[in-house]
Amino acid sequence: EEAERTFIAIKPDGVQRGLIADIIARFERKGYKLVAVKILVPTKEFAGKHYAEHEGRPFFEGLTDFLSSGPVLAMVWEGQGVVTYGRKMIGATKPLESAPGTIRGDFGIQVGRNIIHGSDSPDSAKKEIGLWFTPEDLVSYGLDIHKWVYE
Ligand code: DAT
Ligand code: MG
Repeated sequence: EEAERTFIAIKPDGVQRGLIADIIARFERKGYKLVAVKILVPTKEFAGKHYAEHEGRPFFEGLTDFLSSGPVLAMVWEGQGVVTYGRKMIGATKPLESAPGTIRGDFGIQVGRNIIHGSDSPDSAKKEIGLWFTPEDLVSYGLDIHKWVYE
């Protein structure tokens, strides 16, 4: 059976605010495994591909301008339940509706500066991982701590 993976990206606001280490630490301490990571400034066209499902919405221009405005930290995380639980760790789309203890709840205020992206389903995860990474970018390795995380 295939390992479950999700695509997580720290948006330009999260990078500029120095939240990279905190966010990576949350996923790492949960027990998830980092299998790919890179930092890049996406083009506006690429940002539009990433957010293609929102094309035509009033916030689409602002959203794709913002995502392409500076460095983004793109990652693939692996582990049981990582798509759904990753979204729980991220919190609701609007930071003021995100629970305290979530990434958006702890660090954000406005929806257009909500720090982080996470795939919303296994299907979107596959699509987004394929858009941001090549198969060779995904590193396959064992973690000895997994016997203390999984039974
Ligand atoms: P999420 O990022 O939680 O998956 P989404 O897919 O509905 O949320 O929207 C993608 C991004 O678009 C979201 O992180 C911030 C922006 N966005 C969503 N709804 C918005 C709105 N009503 N006004 C401004 N920006 C919005
Ligand atoms: Mg979404």
